[in-house]
Amino acid sequence: MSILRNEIKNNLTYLKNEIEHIFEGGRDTVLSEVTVGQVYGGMRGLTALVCNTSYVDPYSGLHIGDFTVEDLSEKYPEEIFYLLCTGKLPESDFLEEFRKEMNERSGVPQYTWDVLKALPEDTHPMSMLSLGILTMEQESVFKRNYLKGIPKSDFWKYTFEDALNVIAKLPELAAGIYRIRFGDGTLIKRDPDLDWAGNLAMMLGLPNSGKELARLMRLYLVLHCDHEGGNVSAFTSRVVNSALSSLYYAISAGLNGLAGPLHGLANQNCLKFILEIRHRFGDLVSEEEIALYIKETLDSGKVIPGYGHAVLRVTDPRFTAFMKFGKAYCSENVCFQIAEKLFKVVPDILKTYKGGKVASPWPNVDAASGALLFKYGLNQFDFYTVLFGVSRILGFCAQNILAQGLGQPIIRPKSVTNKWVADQLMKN
Ligand code: AMX
Repeated sequence: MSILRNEIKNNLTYLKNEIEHIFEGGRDTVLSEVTVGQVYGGMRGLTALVCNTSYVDPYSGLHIGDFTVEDLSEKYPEEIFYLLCTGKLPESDFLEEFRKEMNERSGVPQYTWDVLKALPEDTHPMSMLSLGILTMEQESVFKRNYLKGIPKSDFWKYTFEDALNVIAKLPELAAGIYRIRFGDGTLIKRDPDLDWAGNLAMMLGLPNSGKELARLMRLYLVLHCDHEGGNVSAFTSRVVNSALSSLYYAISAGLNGLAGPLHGLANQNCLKFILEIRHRFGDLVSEEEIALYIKETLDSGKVIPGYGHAVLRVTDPRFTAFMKFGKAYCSENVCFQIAEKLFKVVPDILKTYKGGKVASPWPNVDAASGALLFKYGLNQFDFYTVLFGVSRILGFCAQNILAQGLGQPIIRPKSVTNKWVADQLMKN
């Protein structure tokens, strides 16, 4: 991985120069002001973080380096990891080098399987993924070397080692969780000739696992990899790592945030929602029946899974990429067709719901992906967030490697009490 390591070093030099330049231009320049509403409202719209791996534009969606989702949807997740860390796409021989590196670093320890197999049968697979990674924390190269004493400027190199070790084990870990939780518990051996996503798809042991599932897995793992720095999981992971807790702790913590229904769990809720519609109205459900179901759902106080976003204000380009895949490979599939009908119906209803309060009535990344996975035999909804997590770990790793390399300090915003806020209002 010397090419990637050197390119990260170059990227860090570039970013450090940029920061120096920015500081020369005015360290005290005000970038964002905070209102009382924002302090009580999840800090939405408050610009208070820097993340150089990716950027989400409200109107054009995710950008990684200079690339949009449309530019990247045919790439491999391994290439996206390189891009997240370096700002550039790799040369063509990188995939082969990365495959070899992953083979050398693969192998989930037996004690991890022992812990996962000892859990109650109804443990959520996200808990298993988070815990599986936590069990391996004592293997952290960063932690071992930090205890020996290393210069701050080298922290990122050891964090990078941890990242490669975790990423190499993820396909086996995730597929093993699937087989323990939903199969007979036997683990399928990885194929050293397969790519990262292809191996994960194969090791699940699904009857439908073939080239198309591997292709979908690649797309899935590319599209979920990163979404700038302020989302619950990425921010959590960064905060934890900023205390110099190892990447294992940071990844596990980020995954715990991703497991929530307003974040990664929406993924599984979307397919559940589609299947409920199918169950109630049948395969040939009409748009009118879907509209009725949406209204009933909203009237009962629930949200429509897969719609809305904290930052995006258009249809998520990642949703568009999944729809393109669906049209190419699954246009006859009933669940995919229901996802298409939902797209025709939901935005217009959400636009006027709660007096137009829904900031984005458009679909997000989760609205179609479950229907596609279901088509290929992945019918265990609880597993979907695990796939989201496997992909998002690439982003957690890249964000933490860069932040360490830039010497970013521990994150510690100031909190205040109601009384303090009320006193400020009195003063004004
Ligand atoms: N269905 C119904 N109501 C919705 C809605 C939806 N899909 N999206 C937003 N709203 C409501 C909110 O609940 C909120 O109502 P409240 O003020 O009475 O509580 C109001 O609209 C304003 O919310 P917002 O500013 O538009 O959204 P937000 O930034 O607070 O939340 C999100 C964003 C994604 C949590 C929200 O849109 C949602 O709950 N969507 C459904 C769940 C989902 O798809 N999550 C996946 C997000 C992407 C991901 O991380 N995978």
